[in-house]
Amino acid sequence: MAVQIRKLDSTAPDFQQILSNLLAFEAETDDAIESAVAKILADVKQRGDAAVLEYTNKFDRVGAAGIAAFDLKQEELQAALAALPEAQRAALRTAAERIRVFHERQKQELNGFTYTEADGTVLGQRVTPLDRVGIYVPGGKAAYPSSVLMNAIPAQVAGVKEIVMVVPTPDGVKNQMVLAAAAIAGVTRVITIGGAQAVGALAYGTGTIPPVDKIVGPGNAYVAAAKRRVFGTVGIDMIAGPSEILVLCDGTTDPDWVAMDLFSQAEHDELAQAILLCPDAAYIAMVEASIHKLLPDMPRRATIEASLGGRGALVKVRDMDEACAIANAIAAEHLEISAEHPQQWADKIRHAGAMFLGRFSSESLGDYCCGPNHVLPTSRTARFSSPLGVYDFQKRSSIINVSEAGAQTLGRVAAELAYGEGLQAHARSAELRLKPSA
Ligand code: HSO
Ligand code: ZN
Repeated sequence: MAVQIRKLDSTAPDFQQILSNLLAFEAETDDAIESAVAKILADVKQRGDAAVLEYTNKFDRVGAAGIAAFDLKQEELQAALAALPEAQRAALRTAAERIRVFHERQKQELNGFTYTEADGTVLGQRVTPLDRVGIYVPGGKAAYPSSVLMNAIPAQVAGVKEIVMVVPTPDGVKNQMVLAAAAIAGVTRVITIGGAQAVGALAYGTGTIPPVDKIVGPGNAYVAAAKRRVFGTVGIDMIAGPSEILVLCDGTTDPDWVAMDLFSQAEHDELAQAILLCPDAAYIAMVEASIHKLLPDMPRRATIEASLGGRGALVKVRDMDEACAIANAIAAEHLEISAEHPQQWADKIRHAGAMFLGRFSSESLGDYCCGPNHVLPTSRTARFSSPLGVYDFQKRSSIINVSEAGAQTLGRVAAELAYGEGLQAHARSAELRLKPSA
């Protein structure tokens, strides 16, 4: 059975409506999940280790005698790294090194500053790392070693002292490549727990698990619900939606390359979104032919079919300018500009999680080893948010050092405003520092 991928034309009267229906994605909010998660979190908060042990034994079918069994020794991580096939270990190392170099650059851009005013008052901003962060790594089919690198390395580069990773091991099966990635990325501690109970343990702390300041990393609907609930007690990163790829093509790239790039994100998830925008109808037909030709050989064919057939589209646009305008409206997680002169189109793009310029920049290279982060804003949130980065593991403090002379001028301004707000203590506090005027 051939995949049915929707073909659209931007000149059709109902195009905007169809496009916005395609883009709409509501994260599932299920009352049953919400109440189960609320109960688990409350239980973990109250009973700590005992609750985490019970839930983990039950949900992951592991039958551990105590929570210490989940707390892996560094030697076990190092052993996993040593036991990997050489080619895999080398690839992980290369990827990690490149991710580190990129994020070191990012850190240089994020220094604090100070400046001194004429009267000696010093003002500034200091950047400090978070003390301790938690990284959630899913078990099951989305247990990606590359995501361990992408989450842990920016934290390390930021200067976070303690990186606690949690990863469920259903039926006690540990993903050796995930453990090896943790060793390479410098994760401080790996605890083999998952689900809402792991999020609760990281947020509140238990006897064994230290409370963290922020929890990052993707997870299933239970994990997402738990992260939302603990937000405020700890920081969280964005709640990731299904993966998305938008390819803008001028019709000069090998259509097989474009088809496979669409597959590469479609294979993540039935709900993933892969869209092609191209001004050339004949070229679109070639990409469609490539899709039909290449699909039967894909091991994840069923997922790709569901995703391309569900939220995917091949769109004939008027020209590349219109493609850029549509791309800005879509604000895709990944945007490939597969064109002869990509820069001229890239200059017109304002909203995209990551942009891949030119036909050699396949999105898959970015997923693993170019260096920039692969944790990116999904579901149109690239309109207002950014890739995961060093800045997510830092915070800023303002520095204020007012000179005696500065207190005279600023004190009058502050007092005026404070009286206006009806706040006497504020006004008096400023005025006490004023010298009696001569
Ligand atoms: N493309 C995914 C990340 C990933 N790809 C991990 C392969 N492994 C994020 O959208
Ligand atoms: Zn991917």
